[in-house]
Formats: sequence, structure tokens, C-alpha cells
Amino acid sequence: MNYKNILVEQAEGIALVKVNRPQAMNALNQEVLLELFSAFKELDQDDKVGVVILSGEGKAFVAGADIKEMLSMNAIEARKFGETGHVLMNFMGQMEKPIVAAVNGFALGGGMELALACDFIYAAENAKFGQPEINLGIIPGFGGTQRLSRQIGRAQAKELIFTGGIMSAQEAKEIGIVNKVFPPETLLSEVKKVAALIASKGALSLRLAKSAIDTGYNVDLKSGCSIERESFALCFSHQDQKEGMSAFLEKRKPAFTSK
Ligand code: DAK
Repeated sequence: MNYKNILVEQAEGIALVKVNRPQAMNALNQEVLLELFSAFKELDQDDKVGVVILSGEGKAFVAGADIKEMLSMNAIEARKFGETGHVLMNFMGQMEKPIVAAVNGFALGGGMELALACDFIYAAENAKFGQPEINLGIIPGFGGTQRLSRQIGRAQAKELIFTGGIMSAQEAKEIGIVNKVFPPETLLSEVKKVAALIASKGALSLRLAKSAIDTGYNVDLKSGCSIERESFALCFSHQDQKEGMSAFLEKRKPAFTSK
């Protein structure tokens, strides 16, 4: 499909999606949100894709929701806009394929929320993170008050959201937002490396691991372990489990076949 605001490329089981509005720091308007949703739905259904990478073109990952578009919105329109963002970001959490954020620059407001909706984040040394909505007289509206506090704890999330401050990639790593930080010129190749490693695993076990972690995260430990037990058992319904264990015993690399 042809998109106006995003770039999508695919090679060797990895799909790279880039927000492509560099003249507006890749700000998210309604159209970008809908295009991302459509691309992710398509990639999630594509058996040739094992892992999706999300990044931004130019010097921003995404510098937030589009302030120009939001300026004249009334409460009804703001609610609709928020809903589009929530549908997209909830979908990312439910995608069967892992999705990794390669944060190449500013990830502010809705941009940070978009990165947090990915499974994990690698960032360039010069990337910047923050929830500056408070400076605009609003609060985070694409799940920032929820995903961020679940990820780093309420006190850290409150400090960031109340002050509207901006932090470096290194600071974001220290508080658990970012997994790894790389020089800008190697960020994408490093993300592709981890994506290739993940894509070499069994699609079924990846899917079950992702859903067990995410579904289990929001329930009590006993219910979470029960989700894990059922997911674990389901692994034995596919040849991948026999292949993985046989390969270990035969001292060779496994060739997983689940889609
Ligand atoms: N929206 C629209 N345009 C933006 C933008 C944004 N978020 N960020 C940057 N731009 C535009 C600038 O206006 C400028 O456009 P021109 O003047 O050239 O036409 C162009 O991108 C280049 O930006 P700068 O000239 O400012 O570039 P600098 O390198 O000097 O600064 C910056 C880069 C990223 C530090 C700066 O642009 C900046 O502070 N941007 C705004 C960051 C921000 O406040 N982000 C949070 C946005 S609020 C909702 C759900 C969610 C949300 C809202 C509602 N509902 C439920 C209703 C989310 C809200 C947000 O994300």
C-alpha cells in the first residue's frame, strides 16, 4: 500500500516503518495515526515478516502529536483524536509480531507514548525523551499517564509529567525506558541485528511469550502464572518444540517453521 506520511520497507523477515514528516519533526496528526495502524495491521498478517522496527526520518523519532492540528480542536474532536491514538497503541501491544522502537531523535509527548507502545526501545545517544504536554496546558493523552507509570513507577512518571522536562537517552536508560543506547550512526544496524536474532526464533513461541508477559503484567501473580502455564502447554502443540529440543540434542541450529 502507498502511504503519504510513513515509509515501509521489508527485507529478510524484518519490516522497517519510519514516520516521514521531517518538516514537522514527524508530528502525529490523524492521518499519520491511521497510516501507522493500517501498516501495522498489514505487517502483522504478513507471514514474511518476523519483526517490525519503528523509527523516524530525519532528526526526530516523533516530536509529539501535531500541535497545529490540535490547536483548534474542541473536546469532541480531541476525544476522537485520542481514540485513534489509543486504538493504534493498544493494537501495537496486541500485535503478534514483536515491535522494536529505534528512537533516533526527539521522542516527545505522543512520540514517547508511541515508543512506549513498542515491545522495547533502543535509542541513539542524541535521542531525547519527555512528556512536555503540561507546557501546552494538557496532559498526555495516548496512554502516557498509564504506560509510563507502569514502566518506571508512579513517582518517576509524575516527576516527568508534572515538570514537562526533557531527558537524554542515557537518563531514559537509567530509569528503565530504554534498553540500550548506541551512537546515532549504528542505531539502525544494531536494532536490525536484534530484530534478526528475534526473527530467527519460532513465531509461535514469540507470540506466546509476548502475550503472556503483557497480559500477565496487568493481573495478579497467580493469574499471570496461570496464563503462562496455558501458553507454555500450547508450545507443545507445534513442531517447533520438537525441532528446538531435537536441535539442541543433535548440536545443531533449530529451523523453526511456525508462522
Ligand atoms: N506539532 C507540530 N509541529 C511541530 C511539532 C509538533 N509536536 N514539533 C515540531 N514541529 C514543527 C515546528 O513547528 C517547526 O515547524 P515550522 O516552524 O518550520 O513550520 C518544525 O517542526 C521544526 O521544529 P523546530 O523549528 O521547533 O525545531 P527545533 O530543532 O528548534 O526544536 C523540538 C525541536 C522537537 C525541541 C521542538 O520542535 C519542540 O519542542 N516541539 C514540540 C514538542 C512538544 O511539545 N511535543 C508534545 C506535543 S503534545 C490527545 C492525545 C495525545 C496528545 C494530545 C491529545 N487526546 C487524547 C486528545 C499528545 C500531545 C502531544 O504530544
